[in-house]
Amino acid sequence: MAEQAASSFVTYELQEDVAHIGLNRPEKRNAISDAFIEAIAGAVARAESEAKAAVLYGHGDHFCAGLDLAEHVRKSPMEGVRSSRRWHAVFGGIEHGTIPWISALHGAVVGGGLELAAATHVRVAERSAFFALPEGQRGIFVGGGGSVRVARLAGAARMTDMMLTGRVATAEEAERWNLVQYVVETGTARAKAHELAMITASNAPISNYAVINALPRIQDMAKEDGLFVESFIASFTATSPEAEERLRAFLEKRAARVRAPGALEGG
Ligand code: 1HE
Repeated sequence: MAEQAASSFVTYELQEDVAHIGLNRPEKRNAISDAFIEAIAGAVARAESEAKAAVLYGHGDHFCAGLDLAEHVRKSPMEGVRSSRRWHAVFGGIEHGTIPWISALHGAVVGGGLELAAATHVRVAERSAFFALPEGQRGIFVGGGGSVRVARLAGAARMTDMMLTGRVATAEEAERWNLVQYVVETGTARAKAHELAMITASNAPISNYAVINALPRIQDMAKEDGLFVESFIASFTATSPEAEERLRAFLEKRAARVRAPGALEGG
């Protein structure tokens, strides 16, 4: 059977200012092979160049079944290292790029699929979604950044439990564990992710950049170092031309107020 062309592993469409990137290997539950990771890299680069935010979702019944185990089983130790480092580079391009990424999760969010979701900035899960790290059962370890990102989201204790026992979390549990930020009805995650992406796309790009790049780095700093860096970023963003116009708009009552959930604007 012919190899699937790398470009067909993902679908790409631009909706308004939001790039929608669909993992597109449903017959293998969107398991990620070497060619697939390159297709994701290409889509990330394209989104960075033309979109203000991006939505990542899976075609078929699942978000992503993680690493392509059939391909991995044939790798030498050094090939395994190179492939893991490539995942790190591509997922790092999502996490530390210039635009916010929202993932829309349904079905299996498993192994490397959870690692990929953890590299996005906001995660929306459908009630059907389930989360697992079956690496222990497969005799392997996480290699797509999970020991750093999933452990920082859920905590090392949760991740250790998931990896040692193969525990499968529901969407509600994943929300309690801080793996996802929104739980929505089945069939609606992509629409919710788009709605959130549109909101982020209307922010000042420099603020988005600061949020997605500074927050995770400051988390890794000592307290005083974090406060020091925060002041510089705060001053840099607040003195940008975009900020000046947005602050003026608020003072001149041209900008939306912050309202309690459910309250009407202007009320
Ligand atoms: C795969 C993969 C895969 C499915 N690599 N081929 N990930 C896992 O350990 C998860 C393994 N997958 C599953 O547990 C299940 O497939 C699912 C829960 C995701 C979906 O179940 P289901 O019943 O809908 O599908 P299925 O019948 O199990 O799979 C359909 C096909 O996809 C089948 O191939 P076919 O040729 O027999 O049709 C499966 O073999 C194939 N398939 N998942 C390869 N992962 C950077 S390090 C990251 C480390 C990890 O990610 S470890 C976790 C790996």
